[in-house]
Amino acid sequence: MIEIETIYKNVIAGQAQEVEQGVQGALDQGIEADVILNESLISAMGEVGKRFEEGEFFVPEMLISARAMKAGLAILKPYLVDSGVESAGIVAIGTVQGDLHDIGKNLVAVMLEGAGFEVRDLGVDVPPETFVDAAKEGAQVIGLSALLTTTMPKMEQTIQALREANVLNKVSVIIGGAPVTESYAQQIGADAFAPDASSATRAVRQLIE
Ligand code: B1M
Repeated sequence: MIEIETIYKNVIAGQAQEVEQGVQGALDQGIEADVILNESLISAMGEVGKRFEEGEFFVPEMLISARAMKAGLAILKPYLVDSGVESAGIVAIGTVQGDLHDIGKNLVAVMLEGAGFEVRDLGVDVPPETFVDAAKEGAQVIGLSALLTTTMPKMEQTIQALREANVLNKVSVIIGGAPVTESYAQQIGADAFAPDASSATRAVRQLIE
């Protein structure tokens, strides 16, 4: 019997192989993918962040936990298909310049793909001009992710670069990431904000419609 609690503990301990086995076992037992995602993988990363803040964990521990989380996410990926109405559209998504956090961005990309969008993943540490190029190359929505308060201003700079390149009339911009808020999105002129991957999918669908 696989326990959600065991997967949670193995993510914190950075045991990637055990996390893979645990996630597969939980799926085999019929536990819903979103329960596994939220109650073991995502909540474990929250605990990792808390331990980092408290000085109990350092960057290497965060890294091995992130690797374990990604191993679990890879098993879950095919199950994270949104059951909503399919809506085609092209979304370019990336983590803004200076920021290397990609787990949340990857999760948003997985959910968007599952919902029928073509996702162009620009990776991490993405400069504004790369987002501009993606807009010129046909993306209908640009997704910006930031996990650091110090890299949030890059979101505003990216929107400014899109404005200067005269492409804001043909793309919409959605932003997200742990420190980002709805009011920040309004302040910098983003079209939408989403606090998590499933609301990002709904918001992108609305932007394209
Ligand atoms: Co970093 N880190 N980190 N880190 N890290 C945080 C973000 C931090 C909050 C930890 C803490 O202090 N509690 C803190 C930021 C503090 C701040 O800015 N206020 C921090 C710090 C300080 C740092 C470094 C500066 C540490 C150092 O070197 N001294 C450094 C910066 C490196 C850099 O980016 N230049 C650093 C490095 C790292 C690692 C590389 C070790 C690793 C990242 C590995 C990787 O991503 N490949 C790491 C990790 C793992 C974390 C924590 C522990 C976990 C992040 C995560 O993956 N969460 C994090 C603490 C935390 O967030 N509690 C922390 C799980 C993920 C599913 O959630 O990314 O929030 P999240 O995504 C969610 C939503 O936010 C939303 O949907 C997702 C799914 O629901 N969302 C979107 C995200 N993007 C979206 C885009 C959208 C819509 C929704 O539209 C486009």
